[in-house]
Amino acid sequence: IVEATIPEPLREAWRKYSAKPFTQKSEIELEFVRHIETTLARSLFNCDELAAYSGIALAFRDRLIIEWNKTQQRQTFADQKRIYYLSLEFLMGRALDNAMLNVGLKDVAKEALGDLGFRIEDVISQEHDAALGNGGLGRLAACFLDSMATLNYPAWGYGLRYRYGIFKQEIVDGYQVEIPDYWLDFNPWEFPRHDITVNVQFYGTVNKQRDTQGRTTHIWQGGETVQAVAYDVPIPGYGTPTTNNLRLWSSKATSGEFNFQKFNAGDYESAVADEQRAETISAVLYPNDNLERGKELRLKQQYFWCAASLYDIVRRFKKTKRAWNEFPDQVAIQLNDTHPTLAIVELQRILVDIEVLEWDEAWHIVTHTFGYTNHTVLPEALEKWSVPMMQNLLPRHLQIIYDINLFFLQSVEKRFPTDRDILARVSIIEESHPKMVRMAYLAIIGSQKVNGVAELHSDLIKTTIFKDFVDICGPDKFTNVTNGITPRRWLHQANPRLSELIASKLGGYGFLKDLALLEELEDFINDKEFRKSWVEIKLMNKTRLAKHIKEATGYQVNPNALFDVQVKRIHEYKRQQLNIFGVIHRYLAIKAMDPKERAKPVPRVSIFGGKAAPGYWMAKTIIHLINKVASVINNDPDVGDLLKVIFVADYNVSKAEMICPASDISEHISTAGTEASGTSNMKFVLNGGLIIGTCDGANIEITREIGEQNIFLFGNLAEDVEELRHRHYYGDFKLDMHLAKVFDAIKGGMFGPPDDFAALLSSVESHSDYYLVSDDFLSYIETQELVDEAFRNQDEWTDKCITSVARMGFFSSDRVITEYAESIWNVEQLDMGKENE
Ligand code: F58
Repeated sequence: IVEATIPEPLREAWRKYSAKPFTQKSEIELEFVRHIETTLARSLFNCDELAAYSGIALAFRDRLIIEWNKTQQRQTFADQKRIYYLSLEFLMGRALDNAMLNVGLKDVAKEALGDLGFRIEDVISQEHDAALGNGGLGRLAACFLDSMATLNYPAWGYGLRYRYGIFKQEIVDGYQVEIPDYWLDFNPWEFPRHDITVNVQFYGTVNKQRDTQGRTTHIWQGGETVQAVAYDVPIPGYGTPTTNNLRLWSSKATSGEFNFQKFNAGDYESAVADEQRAETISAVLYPNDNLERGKELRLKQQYFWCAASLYDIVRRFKKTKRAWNEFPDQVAIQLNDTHPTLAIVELQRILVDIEVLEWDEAWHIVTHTFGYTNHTVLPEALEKWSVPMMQNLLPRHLQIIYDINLFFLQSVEKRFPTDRDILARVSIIEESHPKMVRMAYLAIIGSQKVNGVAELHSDLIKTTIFKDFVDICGPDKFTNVTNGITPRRWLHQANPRLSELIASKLGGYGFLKDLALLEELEDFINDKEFRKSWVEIKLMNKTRLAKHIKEATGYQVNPNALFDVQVKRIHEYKRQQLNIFGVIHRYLAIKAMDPKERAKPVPRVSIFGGKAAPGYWMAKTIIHLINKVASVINNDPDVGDLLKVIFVADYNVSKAEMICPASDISEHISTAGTEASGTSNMKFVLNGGLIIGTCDGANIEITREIGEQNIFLFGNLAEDVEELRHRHYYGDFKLDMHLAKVFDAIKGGMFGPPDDFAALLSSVESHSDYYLVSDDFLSYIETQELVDEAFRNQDEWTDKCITSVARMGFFSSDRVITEYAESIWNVEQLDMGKENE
């Protein structure tokens, strides 16, 4: 804003007083104490760990915001194309540790805190996770923000500022109980921008009018208006001053809406009710993972967020005074799944209804601006919205969708005049009762590129759910960008000791910015000292997890046992049931052994963690079974250390940071063809653990990179799944004999009332075993025996782990972002000049 600029002659004074980045311990201490004493009004007599966290967090966030400001200025001056990443979920986790590490000052902060009476680990653990996401999709968005900042891309994230993030999970009597996650009590990482607001309209009617040039225009009138308020979260890059922005929208009643008329007329309650109704929009994150339920409030959330974000993006573009046809040269918008698909319609509406562009010109702009990432082929997760609901909530948008569809179907009809069914198959509108808007089709038609998130998945979408669109739009529209993870959080932050060991061998931390450098680790595979440290670090990480398990569950586990981990959302397709059935099989085998034989098996700790969607009854049953099995096995004196079963409650990002480095083997055992990519598989291998998994998602590419001798693959292939399901459906199904024994034990009441688990067993036995648990069971338990064998030879095991880590470079989210930037967004990194060399 030009008028608010300080005149040149006075800027010197500003520059003199403007805060500088921390360079030494005393500066951190000064700011820490200042914040404790003034911002928080505490003193050295009442500074607990939470206050210490607040003090140090405020000290660092002050520095971040200065870099944030400079970054925004640099990006404005550079005037380049920007990336806008639209995601309903950003699963950020904790920010303090990340902020300290990114500016390279964690060690200094540690000393500073030490001087003032605190242990840095205790202070860091005071922070509440920012849990604005369900699982992989939300965490991917967070990793992408980290990489975009680190690589100096001008990029903004846009999301919703939920008052309640994903619920907290408690386990009571073996059952999941959900507790609301009110996380905003104290959040030093966000900056409210009460001056940046957008009014968003819902409901109402559309009227046609003729303008002065005789054109028909559409006026959307009436209905209700809700205000979006921006909250900005700085996203620091690693080892660069670039600090990008994540803008989260919060809903509130428009200023007129807290209705003074109603208020003055004595109708105070209804005035407050309006206010609360508006705030409801950004109140909660929907807790479903891979399931869409079609609730109106969810659609409201989506439009609210798309409308506010697009308004903001368009406003920024308009400041550059460019012609509209340059919009796609300045703006790349990536849709994280179909949740932001309404942004396509909204941009068309802005261009046609408000900026009065011709339909075709507008549509050309729209279709050169968006990219769409698909994350699932599961039919129940593909978004559809009922036409009557959309008609009511967004009447103008529905008209535009109909027009987009009409023009699209006309072009299809011209090109495929003999295919009689194709129009019904590819129509955005499904002719059901009620009619439904197929959001994925709309996203494909409105985007310039569509990508899957791992090779197999990208092939599957082309040959199954989007097959017709490949024929219509051509194969070039569809591409693959295999997922990745940020090595900053998932190695350096989560496993500082391993990161340090690697740095000591590779001559510094360069690998954190260029993960392919890890390959040099293979040169040290016979270095005795190195191997010794490697093994010690794994044991330390396991000991730390064992300590947490003891505190959280009361169970004592042996850190020398094989730690077998499956942590992720609980879902039938991810097959935690296969895992727990395997555990029961192992238990029965131990029980059946002659006591003298019992010294032989490799001791194992089976660790589970993950949340079930609150309404997903089968997933909750699986959690219940795991906990019941745990209480039987863990208290059986015949078993002792040979087998322990642990359910870690409330799995989240910060727990993942503790668990990933402590695993020997992790399980990625989805039915082939169902897990789009998976990203925790990458986190576990990068932390020196091996994988047991199916030929699914990114497991396949992990195998290609690390070598098949370093991974334990089992089970049927994706290409055989359809035929197997078909056979089951027509009665060709026989329960695996080993699984039958497991089922007998459950039915005999070994783990409590068998009725509790009847539905779970019958989903396998008598409901066609959709997820092929029985088909894969033998292969699974045999492969687990191979895991035992391999673990017995600790030297070879260590070889496998080191080799695997060395070959994980491909899975850095920096590689992923570079691919998106080059092949989809056509965006360049900002030139940081000398200061960043
Ligand atoms: C996940 N999807 C995929 N969806 O399941 C996983 O394979 C992939 O690695 C990851 O995306 C990143 O690409 C996922 O997490 C959700 O949580 C949605 C939340 C909103 C409702 C629909 C599911």
